[in-house]
Amino acid sequence: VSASTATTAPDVVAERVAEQVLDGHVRSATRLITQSQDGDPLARRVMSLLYPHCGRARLIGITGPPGAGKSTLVAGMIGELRRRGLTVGVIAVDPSSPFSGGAVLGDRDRMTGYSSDAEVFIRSMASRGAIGGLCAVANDAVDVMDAMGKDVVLIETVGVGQSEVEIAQIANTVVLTLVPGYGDELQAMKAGIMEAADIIVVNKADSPGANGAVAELQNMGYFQAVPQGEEMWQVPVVKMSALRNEGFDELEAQILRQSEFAEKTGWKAARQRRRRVHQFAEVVTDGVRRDFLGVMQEGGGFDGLLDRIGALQVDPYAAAQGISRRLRTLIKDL
Ligand SMILES: Nc1nc2c(ncn2[C@@H]2O[C@H](COP(=O)(O)OP(=O)(O)OP(=O)(O)O)[C@@H](O)[C@H]2O)c(=O)[nH]1
Ligand SMILES: [Mg+2]
Repeated sequence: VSASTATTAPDVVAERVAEQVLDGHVRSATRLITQSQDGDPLARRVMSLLYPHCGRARLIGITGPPGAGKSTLVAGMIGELRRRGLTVGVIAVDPSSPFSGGAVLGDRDRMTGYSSDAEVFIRSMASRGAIGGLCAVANDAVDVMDAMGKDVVLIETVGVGQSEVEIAQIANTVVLTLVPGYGDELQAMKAGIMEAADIIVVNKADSPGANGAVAELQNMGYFQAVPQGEEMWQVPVVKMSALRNEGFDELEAQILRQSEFAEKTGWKAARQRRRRVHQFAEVVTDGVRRDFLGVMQEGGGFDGLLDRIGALQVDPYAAAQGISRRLRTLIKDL
Protein backbone atom coordinates (compact mmCIF):
# COMPACT_ATOMS: atom_id res chain seq x y z
CA VAL A 1 0.00 0.00 0.00
CA SER A 2 1.51 3.27 -1.06
CA ALA A 3 1.41 6.30 1.18
CA SER A 4 -1.01 8.09 -1.12
CA THR A 5 -3.47 5.19 -1.10
CA ALA A 6 -3.26 4.91 2.66
CA THR A 7 -4.20 8.54 3.15
CA THR A 8 -6.91 8.70 0.49
CA ALA A 9 -10.45 8.46 1.82
CA PRO A 10 -12.11 5.12 0.96
CA ASP A 11 -14.93 6.86 -0.91
CA VAL A 12 -12.45 8.63 -3.16
CA VAL A 13 -10.73 5.35 -3.97
CA ALA A 14 -14.11 3.71 -4.63
CA GLU A 15 -15.11 6.51 -6.98
CA ARG A 16 -11.88 6.18 -8.89
CA VAL A 17 -12.28 2.42 -9.30
CA ALA A 18 -15.91 2.84 -10.38
CA GLU A 19 -14.89 5.37 -13.02
CA GLN A 20 -12.24 3.02 -14.37
CA VAL A 21 -14.73 0.16 -14.59
CA LEU A 22 -17.29 2.38 -16.32
CA ASP A 23 -14.54 3.30 -18.78
CA GLY A 24 -14.13 -0.42 -19.47
CA HIS A 25 -10.71 -0.96 -17.87
CA VAL A 26 -10.23 -4.72 -17.78
CA ARG A 27 -7.59 -4.74 -15.05
CA SER A 28 -9.70 -2.66 -12.66
CA ALA A 29 -12.70 -4.86 -13.37
CA THR A 30 -10.70 -8.03 -12.77
CA ARG A 31 -9.36 -6.69 -9.50
CA LEU A 32 -12.83 -5.61 -8.40
CA ILE A 33 -14.27 -9.07 -8.98
CA THR A 34 -11.43 -10.59 -6.97
CA GLN A 35 -12.07 -8.10 -4.17
CA SER A 36 -15.75 -8.96 -4.21
CA GLN A 37 -14.79 -12.63 -3.91
CA ASP A 38 -12.59 -11.76 -0.92
CA GLY A 39 -15.37 -9.81 0.74
CA ASP A 40 -13.38 -6.58 0.59
CA PRO A 41 -15.46 -3.63 1.89
CA LEU A 42 -14.04 -1.49 -0.92
CA ALA A 43 -15.71 -3.79 -3.46
CA ARG A 44 -19.07 -3.23 -1.80
CA ARG A 45 -18.61 0.54 -2.01
CA VAL A 46 -17.71 0.31 -5.68
CA MET A 47 -20.64 -2.00 -6.44
CA SER A 48 -23.01 0.59 -4.97
CA LEU A 49 -21.57 3.21 -7.29
CA LEU A 50 -21.91 0.90 -10.30
CA TYR A 51 -25.47 -0.14 -9.52
CA PRO A 52 -27.19 2.77 -11.32
CA HIS A 53 -25.26 1.84 -14.47
CA CYS A 54 -26.48 -1.77 -14.50
CA GLY A 55 -29.41 -3.26 -16.36
CA ARG A 56 -28.34 -2.54 -19.92
CA ALA A 57 -26.58 -5.79 -20.82
CA ARG A 58 -28.44 -8.82 -22.08
CA LEU A 59 -27.77 -11.66 -19.64
CA ILE A 60 -27.85 -15.21 -20.96
CA GLY A 61 -27.40 -18.23 -18.71
CA ILE A 62 -25.99 -21.45 -20.14
CA THR A 63 -26.55 -24.38 -17.84
CA GLY A 64 -26.68 -28.14 -18.06
CA PRO A 65 -24.95 -31.32 -16.89
CA PRO A 66 -21.16 -31.72 -16.92
CA GLY A 67 -19.74 -32.24 -20.39
CA ALA A 68 -22.92 -31.30 -22.29
CA GLY A 69 -20.94 -28.83 -24.36
CA LYS A 70 -21.75 -25.61 -22.51
CA SER A 71 -18.30 -24.09 -22.98
CA THR A 72 -18.24 -25.06 -26.64
CA LEU A 73 -21.64 -23.42 -27.00
CA VAL A 74 -20.42 -20.31 -25.20
CA ALA A 75 -17.35 -20.12 -27.45
CA GLY A 76 -19.60 -20.37 -30.51
CA MET A 77 -21.90 -17.66 -29.19
CA ILE A 78 -18.94 -15.36 -28.54
CA GLY A 79 -17.94 -15.79 -32.17
CA GLU A 80 -21.46 -15.01 -33.43
CA LEU A 81 -21.78 -11.94 -31.21
CA ARG A 82 -18.34 -10.60 -32.09
CA ARG A 83 -19.06 -10.95 -35.81
CA ARG A 84 -21.94 -8.57 -35.25
CA GLY A 85 -19.73 -6.13 -33.39
CA LEU A 86 -21.25 -6.77 -29.97
CA THR A 87 -19.06 -6.81 -26.88
CA VAL A 88 -19.20 -9.86 -24.63
CA GLY A 89 -18.58 -10.77 -21.02
CA VAL A 90 -18.36 -14.40 -19.91
CA ILE A 91 -18.60 -15.79 -16.39
CA ALA A 92 -17.90 -19.50 -16.04
CA VAL A 93 -18.92 -20.79 -12.62
CA ASP A 94 -17.92 -24.23 -11.47
CA PRO A 95 -19.06 -24.72 -7.88
CA SER A 96 -17.96 -28.34 -7.71
CA SER A 97 -14.33 -27.76 -8.50
CA PRO A 98 -11.81 -26.54 -5.96
CA PHE A 99 -10.10 -23.18 -6.24
CA SER A 100 -7.99 -24.07 -9.26
CA GLY A 101 -10.25 -26.68 -10.80
CA GLY A 102 -9.35 -28.36 -14.05
CA ALA A 103 -12.68 -27.66 -15.71
CA VAL A 104 -12.25 -23.96 -15.23
CA LEU A 105 -8.79 -24.06 -16.71
CA GLY A 106 -10.20 -26.11 -19.57
CA ASP A 107 -12.75 -23.39 -20.24
CA ARG A 108 -10.03 -20.86 -20.54
CA ASP A 109 -8.21 -23.08 -23.04
CA ARG A 110 -11.34 -23.50 -25.10
CA MET A 111 -11.91 -19.79 -25.23
CA THR A 112 -8.32 -18.73 -25.79
CA GLY A 113 -9.27 -17.80 -29.31
CA TYR A 114 -10.66 -14.68 -27.69
CA SER A 115 -7.97 -14.00 -25.10
CA SER A 116 -6.47 -11.27 -27.26
CA ASP A 117 -9.84 -9.69 -28.08
CA ALA A 118 -10.19 -6.65 -25.79
CA GLU A 119 -13.97 -6.66 -26.24
CA VAL A 120 -14.33 -10.14 -24.75
CA PHE A 121 -13.92 -10.34 -21.00
CA ILE A 122 -13.81 -13.88 -19.60
CA ARG A 123 -13.79 -14.62 -15.92
CA SER A 124 -13.84 -18.09 -14.38
CA MET A 125 -14.76 -18.68 -10.79
CA ALA A 126 -14.78 -21.79 -8.69
CA SER A 127 -16.14 -22.44 -5.25
CA ARG A 128 -14.10 -21.04 -2.42
CA GLY A 129 -16.19 -21.74 0.61
CA ALA A 130 -19.89 -21.04 0.84
CA ILE A 131 -21.97 -21.59 -2.24
CA GLY A 132 -24.29 -18.79 -1.17
CA GLY A 133 -21.29 -16.52 -1.37
CA LEU A 134 -20.58 -17.73 -4.87
CA CYS A 135 -23.99 -16.56 -6.05
CA ALA A 136 -23.31 -13.12 -4.57
CA VAL A 137 -19.94 -12.97 -6.31
CA ALA A 138 -21.49 -14.09 -9.61
CA ASN A 139 -24.04 -11.31 -9.19
CA ASP A 140 -21.27 -8.78 -8.70
CA ALA A 141 -19.27 -10.12 -11.64
CA VAL A 142 -22.33 -9.80 -13.90
CA ASP A 143 -22.90 -6.24 -12.69
CA VAL A 144 -19.25 -5.34 -13.25
CA MET A 145 -19.42 -6.56 -16.87
CA ASP A 146 -22.76 -4.85 -17.35
CA ALA A 147 -21.37 -1.57 -15.99
CA MET A 148 -18.29 -1.93 -18.20
CA GLY A 149 -20.65 -1.71 -21.13
CA LYS A 150 -20.62 -5.31 -22.35
CA ASP A 151 -23.62 -5.80 -24.64
CA VAL A 152 -24.09 -9.43 -23.71
CA VAL A 153 -23.00 -11.35 -20.61
CA LEU A 154 -22.94 -15.15 -20.82
CA ILE A 155 -23.09 -17.06 -17.54
CA GLU A 156 -22.03 -20.71 -17.70
CA THR A 157 -22.95 -22.92 -14.75
CA VAL A 158 -23.00 -26.65 -14.24
CA GLY A 159 -26.68 -27.13 -13.52
CA VAL A 160 -26.66 -29.88 -10.96
CA GLY A 161 -27.99 -28.32 -7.78
CA GLN A 162 -30.33 -25.63 -6.58
CA SER A 163 -27.53 -23.16 -5.92
CA GLU A 164 -26.23 -23.45 -9.47
CA VAL A 165 -29.74 -22.98 -10.79
CA GLU A 166 -29.91 -19.88 -8.63
CA ILE A 167 -26.81 -18.52 -10.37
CA ALA A 168 -28.19 -19.31 -13.83
CA GLN A 169 -31.32 -17.40 -12.87
CA ILE A 170 -29.37 -14.17 -12.67
CA ALA A 171 -29.82 -14.25 -16.45
CA ASN A 172 -32.70 -12.84 -18.48
CA THR A 173 -32.76 -16.05 -20.51
CA VAL A 174 -31.71 -19.48 -19.29
CA VAL A 175 -30.56 -22.01 -21.88
CA LEU A 176 -30.48 -25.61 -20.65
CA THR A 177 -27.99 -27.69 -22.61
CA LEU A 178 -28.71 -31.42 -22.86
CA VAL A 179 -27.35 -34.16 -25.09
CA PRO A 180 -28.98 -37.21 -26.72
CA GLY A 181 -29.50 -39.78 -23.98
CA TYR A 182 -29.94 -37.00 -21.45
CA GLY A 183 -32.46 -39.02 -19.41
CA ASP A 184 -30.07 -40.36 -16.81
CA GLU A 185 -28.41 -37.02 -16.34
CA LEU A 186 -31.72 -35.29 -15.94
CA GLN A 187 -32.60 -37.75 -13.24
CA ALA A 188 -29.30 -37.16 -11.47
CA MET A 189 -29.96 -33.43 -11.46
CA LYS A 190 -32.62 -31.88 -9.33
CA ALA A 191 -35.93 -31.08 -10.97
CA GLY A 192 -35.15 -27.40 -10.39
CA ILE A 193 -33.10 -27.27 -13.53
CA MET A 194 -36.13 -27.94 -15.75
CA GLU A 195 -38.09 -25.27 -13.94
CA ALA A 196 -35.37 -22.77 -14.73
CA ALA A 197 -35.10 -23.51 -18.44
CA ASP A 198 -36.43 -20.97 -20.94
CA ILE A 199 -34.89 -22.74 -23.91
CA ILE A 200 -33.68 -26.33 -24.16
CA VAL A 201 -30.77 -27.12 -26.45
CA VAL A 202 -30.14 -30.69 -27.53
CA ASN A 203 -26.44 -30.40 -28.28
CA LYS A 204 -24.20 -32.95 -29.99
CA ALA A 205 -26.85 -33.42 -32.65
CA ASP A 206 -24.05 -34.94 -34.74
CA SER A 207 -24.23 -38.01 -32.51
CA PRO A 208 -26.98 -40.66 -32.69
CA GLY A 209 -30.35 -40.19 -31.00
CA ALA A 210 -30.59 -36.42 -31.39
CA ASN A 211 -33.88 -36.39 -33.31
CA GLY A 212 -35.46 -38.76 -30.81
CA ALA A 213 -34.34 -36.61 -27.90
CA VAL A 214 -35.72 -33.46 -29.52
CA ALA A 215 -39.06 -35.12 -30.28
CA GLU A 216 -39.33 -36.51 -26.77
CA LEU A 217 -38.61 -33.15 -25.12
CA GLN A 218 -41.07 -31.44 -27.45
CA ASN A 219 -43.75 -33.98 -26.63
CA MET A 220 -43.25 -33.49 -22.92
CA GLY A 221 -44.08 -29.84 -23.51
CA TYR A 222 -42.36 -27.74 -20.90
CA PHE A 223 -43.98 -24.45 -19.97
CA GLN A 224 -43.01 -21.47 -17.89
CA ALA A 225 -45.72 -19.50 -16.15
CA VAL A 226 -45.33 -15.75 -16.03
CA PRO A 227 -45.81 -14.66 -12.40
CA GLN A 228 -49.11 -12.84 -11.94
CA GLY A 229 -49.77 -13.16 -15.64
CA GLU A 230 -52.01 -15.37 -17.70
CA GLU A 231 -49.64 -16.09 -20.51
CA MET A 232 -47.43 -19.13 -20.65
CA TRP A 233 -44.09 -19.56 -22.34
CA GLN A 234 -43.66 -22.85 -24.12
CA VAL A 235 -40.01 -23.84 -23.79
CA PRO A 236 -38.66 -24.36 -27.31
CA VAL A 237 -36.27 -27.20 -28.08
CA VAL A 238 -33.33 -26.36 -30.33
CA LYS A 239 -31.19 -29.00 -32.02
CA MET A 240 -27.53 -28.02 -32.21
CA SER A 241 -24.02 -29.13 -32.77
CA ALA A 242 -21.87 -26.57 -31.06
CA LEU A 243 -18.78 -28.39 -32.25
CA ARG A 244 -19.81 -28.17 -35.91
CA ASN A 245 -21.19 -24.69 -35.49
CA GLU A 246 -24.74 -25.78 -36.35
CA GLY A 247 -27.95 -24.40 -34.88
CA PHE A 248 -26.68 -21.05 -33.63
CA ASP A 249 -29.11 -19.08 -35.84
CA GLU A 250 -32.07 -20.95 -34.41
CA LEU A 251 -30.79 -20.51 -30.85
CA GLU A 252 -30.38 -16.80 -31.37
CA ALA A 253 -33.87 -16.50 -32.85
CA GLN A 254 -35.35 -18.27 -29.83
CA ILE A 255 -33.40 -16.09 -27.39
CA LEU A 256 -34.74 -13.00 -29.13
CA ARG A 257 -38.28 -14.38 -29.12
CA GLN A 258 -38.06 -15.16 -25.41
CA SER A 259 -36.65 -11.70 -24.66
CA GLU A 260 -39.49 -9.99 -26.48
CA PHE A 261 -42.06 -12.17 -24.76
CA ALA A 262 -40.50 -11.50 -21.35
CA GLU A 263 -40.44 -7.77 -21.95
CA LYS A 264 -44.03 -7.62 -23.17
CA THR A 265 -45.55 -9.74 -20.40
CA GLY A 266 -43.73 -8.20 -17.44
CA TRP A 267 -41.81 -11.42 -16.94
CA LYS A 268 -38.50 -9.66 -17.37
CA ALA A 269 -39.29 -7.14 -14.64
CA ALA A 270 -40.51 -9.90 -12.33
CA ARG A 271 -37.31 -11.85 -12.83
CA GLN A 272 -35.18 -8.81 -12.29
CA ARG A 273 -37.00 -8.15 -9.04
CA ARG A 274 -36.49 -11.75 -7.99
CA ARG A 275 -32.77 -11.52 -8.72
CA ARG A 276 -32.31 -8.29 -6.81
CA VAL A 277 -34.41 -9.40 -3.82
CA HIS A 278 -32.39 -12.59 -3.63
CA GLN A 279 -29.17 -10.61 -3.87
CA PHE A 280 -30.35 -8.21 -1.18
CA ALA A 281 -31.17 -11.09 1.16
CA GLU A 282 -27.74 -12.59 0.54
CA VAL A 283 -25.91 -9.35 1.16
CA VAL A 284 -27.85 -8.72 4.38
CA THR A 285 -27.40 -12.20 5.80
CA ASP A 286 -23.75 -12.23 4.84
CA GLY A 287 -23.29 -8.83 6.50
CA VAL A 288 -25.04 -9.92 9.68
CA ARG A 289 -22.83 -12.98 9.83
CA ARG A 290 -19.69 -10.91 9.35
CA ASP A 291 -20.77 -8.30 11.89
CA PHE A 292 -21.64 -10.92 14.46
CA LEU A 293 -18.31 -12.75 14.07
CA GLY A 294 -16.44 -9.44 14.03
CA VAL A 295 -18.01 -8.20 17.24
CA MET A 296 -17.46 -11.56 18.89
CA GLN A 297 -13.77 -11.48 18.01
CA GLU A 298 -13.41 -7.95 19.32
CA GLY A 299 -14.83 -9.09 22.62
CA GLY A 300 -16.28 -6.24 24.66
CA GLY A 301 -19.76 -6.38 26.14
CA PHE A 302 -20.36 -9.73 24.57
CA ASP A 303 -17.75 -11.55 26.67
CA GLY A 304 -20.03 -12.13 29.65
CA LEU A 305 -22.47 -14.09 27.52
CA LEU A 306 -19.68 -16.06 25.86
CA ASP A 307 -18.22 -16.93 29.28
CA ARG A 308 -21.58 -18.23 30.46
CA ILE A 309 -21.95 -20.30 27.28
CA GLY A 310 -18.42 -21.64 27.82
CA ALA A 311 -19.20 -22.59 31.42
CA LEU A 312 -22.36 -24.44 30.31
CA GLN A 313 -24.54 -21.96 32.22
CA VAL A 314 -26.38 -20.84 29.09
CA ASP A 315 -26.91 -23.16 26.17
CA PRO A 316 -26.04 -21.82 22.69
CA TYR A 317 -29.59 -22.36 21.40
CA ALA A 318 -31.21 -20.30 24.12
CA ALA A 319 -28.59 -17.58 23.70
CA ALA A 320 -29.11 -17.56 19.94
CA GLN A 321 -32.86 -17.35 20.39
CA GLY A 322 -32.47 -14.19 22.41
CA ILE A 323 -30.43 -12.61 19.65
CA SER A 324 -32.81 -13.80 16.91
CA ARG A 325 -35.76 -12.31 18.78
CA ARG A 326 -34.08 -8.92 18.93
CA LEU A 327 -33.06 -9.12 15.28
CA ARG A 328 -36.61 -9.95 14.24
CA THR A 329 -37.97 -6.91 16.05
CA LEU A 330 -35.34 -4.80 14.36
CA ILE A 331 -36.08 -6.17 10.88
CA LYS A 332 -39.85 -5.78 11.25
CA ASP A 333 -39.33 -2.10 12.04
CA LEU A 334 -37.42 -1.47 8.77
N1 LIG B 1 -19.76 -34.55 -30.86
C1 LIG B 1 -19.87 -33.38 -30.28
N2 LIG B 1 -19.08 -33.10 -29.23
C2 LIG B 1 -19.23 -31.90 -28.64
C3 LIG B 1 -20.17 -30.93 -29.10
N3 LIG B 1 -20.08 -29.86 -28.30
C4 LIG B 1 -19.12 -30.12 -27.39
N4 LIG B 1 -18.59 -31.34 -27.60
C5 LIG B 1 -17.50 -32.00 -26.87
O1 LIG B 1 -17.95 -32.36 -25.58
C6 LIG B 1 -16.89 -32.23 -24.64
C7 LIG B 1 -17.31 -31.34 -23.51
O2 LIG B 1 -17.52 -30.03 -24.01
P1 LIG B 1 -17.50 -28.76 -23.09
O3 LIG B 1 -17.86 -27.61 -23.95
O4 LIG B 1 -16.28 -28.68 -22.29
O5 LIG B 1 -18.71 -29.12 -22.11
P2 LIG B 1 -19.13 -28.37 -20.78
O6 LIG B 1 -20.60 -28.61 -20.65
O7 LIG B 1 -18.68 -26.97 -20.79
O8 LIG B 1 -18.36 -29.20 -19.69
P3 LIG B 1 -18.11 -28.81 -18.16
O9 LIG B 1 -17.89 -27.32 -18.08
O10 LIG B 1 -16.91 -29.60 -17.76
O11 LIG B 1 -19.35 -29.23 -17.42
C8 LIG B 1 -15.70 -31.70 -25.41
O12 LIG B 1 -14.88 -32.76 -25.75
C9 LIG B 1 -16.34 -31.08 -26.63
O13 LIG B 1 -15.49 -31.06 -27.74
C10 LIG B 1 -20.99 -31.28 -30.22
O14 LIG B 1 -21.84 -30.52 -30.69
N5 LIG B 1 -20.78 -32.51 -30.74
MG1 LIG C 1 -17.56 -25.85 -19.32
